[in-house]
Amino acid sequence: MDPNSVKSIIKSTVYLGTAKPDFTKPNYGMTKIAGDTGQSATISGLVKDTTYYWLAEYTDSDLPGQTFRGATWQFTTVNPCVFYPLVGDLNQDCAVNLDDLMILTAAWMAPTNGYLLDQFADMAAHWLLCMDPVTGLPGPCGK
Ligand SMILES: [Ca+2]
Repeated sequence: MDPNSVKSIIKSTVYLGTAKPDFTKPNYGMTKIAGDTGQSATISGLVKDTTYYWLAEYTDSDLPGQTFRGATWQFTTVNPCVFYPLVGDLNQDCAVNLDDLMILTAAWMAPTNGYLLDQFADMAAHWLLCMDPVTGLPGPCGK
């Protein structure tokens, strides 16, 4: 509803994409994720470590045939494995496995940035744990 006119109806459409909008393309080259008169949109399937661009366009029943476009906004999803890594997940891929053990053994007791027995014990205690990239919770790998 338009706060300036109780009779007019404002409708909005929200577009989302991983590239900046291309104003020469239909839907700006983006995906239409919400439309009509709702005041929120739920987005699923976002990919970690990815920048998304979004914009909204509006129509006003008092101004038929006209579309108004808002500014382009952006946000970047985080990689939970980097921000909240599992203990022992040395390559930050959300799993404590052989790849991490290879990294640890390659730098075993190195004078700088080397790994010692306590890091090996931490890794062993978290062996084959994986982080769910959506919930950020650890659990057995493969589930
Ligand atoms: Ca890992």
